[in-house]
Amino acid sequence: MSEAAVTADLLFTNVHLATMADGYGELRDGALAVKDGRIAWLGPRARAPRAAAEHDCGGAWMTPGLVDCHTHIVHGGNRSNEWEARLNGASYEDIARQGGGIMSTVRATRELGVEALVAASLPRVKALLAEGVTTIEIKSGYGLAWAAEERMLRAARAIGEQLPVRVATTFLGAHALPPEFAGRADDYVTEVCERMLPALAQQGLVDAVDAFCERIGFSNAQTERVFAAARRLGLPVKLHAEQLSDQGGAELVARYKGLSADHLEYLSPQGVAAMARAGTVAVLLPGAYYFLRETTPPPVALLREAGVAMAVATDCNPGTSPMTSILLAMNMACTLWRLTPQEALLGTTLHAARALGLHGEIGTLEVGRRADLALWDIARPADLAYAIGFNPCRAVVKDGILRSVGVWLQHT
Ligand code: DI6
Ligand code: FE
Repeated sequence: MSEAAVTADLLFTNVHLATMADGYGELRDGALAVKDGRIAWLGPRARAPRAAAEHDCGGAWMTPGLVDCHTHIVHGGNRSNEWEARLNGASYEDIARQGGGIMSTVRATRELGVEALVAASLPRVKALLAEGVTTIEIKSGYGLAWAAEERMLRAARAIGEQLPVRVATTFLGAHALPPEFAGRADDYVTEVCERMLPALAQQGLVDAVDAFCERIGFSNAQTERVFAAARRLGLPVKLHAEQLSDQGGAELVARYKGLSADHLEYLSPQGVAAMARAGTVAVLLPGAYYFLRETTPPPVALLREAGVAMAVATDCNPGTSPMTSILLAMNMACTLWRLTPQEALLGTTLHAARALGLHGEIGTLEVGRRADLALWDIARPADLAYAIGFNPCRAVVKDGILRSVGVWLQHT
């Protein structure tokens, strides 16, 4: 398209672009034009096309809207009481015996209808959006029964309708064994594969399928049954893999050409190689590592060497990562695991989009991509991972519509 032929809806000027299409893809003193909710043009200001309206960014930086590609943000209750009890000396086993842990969140979530789930989750989602997030993945997995899983996924979709955020849903029915199936894990997996997943997918509630492959979760063989069911329905898969031990989950999800393997603290060299061959993204979750005071880091150097794309996400959940800051997740990935600031930002833009199968749509500033953008008062892109507990986000643009962060947070 020649530049003269474009008459854009909105032109951003006086802005430095980090396109994230090739490293940071820095373009200083640039401009970016939006038409029909998509990026229509970007380049040097002097060659900008005509537009119906213009927005002077005052020398701010613009990145793609950030993508939090792994969250359990829809849930009832929280577990600060258990956390406090643990810090006062109670053991994890004590708490589990008293019905605590993940099952306390399952009980709290099962009690809530769709509207109440949305209301409980909105403050957490808004905290992310205030930091320039325009896409969130939301998992089910605290219902563990058909109707409760459906309510979680409907709440996730409703959040995408009520706030300026793109929501990708993931069915995580195989997250934990519900009490109704105690001692019958294989029967629960049958319920997940033959009843829950097909019905929820048929309602359009499932964009991807996940499982918790772990000694305290589901076995490799049970996980494979879930993947086979997803494949029959044409749904992409991802996996909580190698978080607490090496179960060969990364190799399994790679065999199913999975979008991502997530956590990965105990990932083996074979797992790295399998992910590299399959193009499966490594989703790194430093919040859970920090909160659990883990000491085995994921093999970042091996992943880098093998050319595995690394994403970074919050894992926002009440048990192991009560975290609603994507910028802090980026800082932790750098500080705890030695990602570079550029890798951290690629991890919440391009590679996070890949982990959701959305990289043709979002995650970079390129002509034709959705105009999901974030504007930052920073000196250079590394500032986004550098600061701790500081939010330099000035505004976000979702589908071409500009929103000042302070203003819309007060009014939604
Ligand atoms: N891994 C985790 O860290 C969370 N789920 C998972 O599969 C824990 C979820 C919780 O404790 O509520
Ligand atoms: Fe998780």
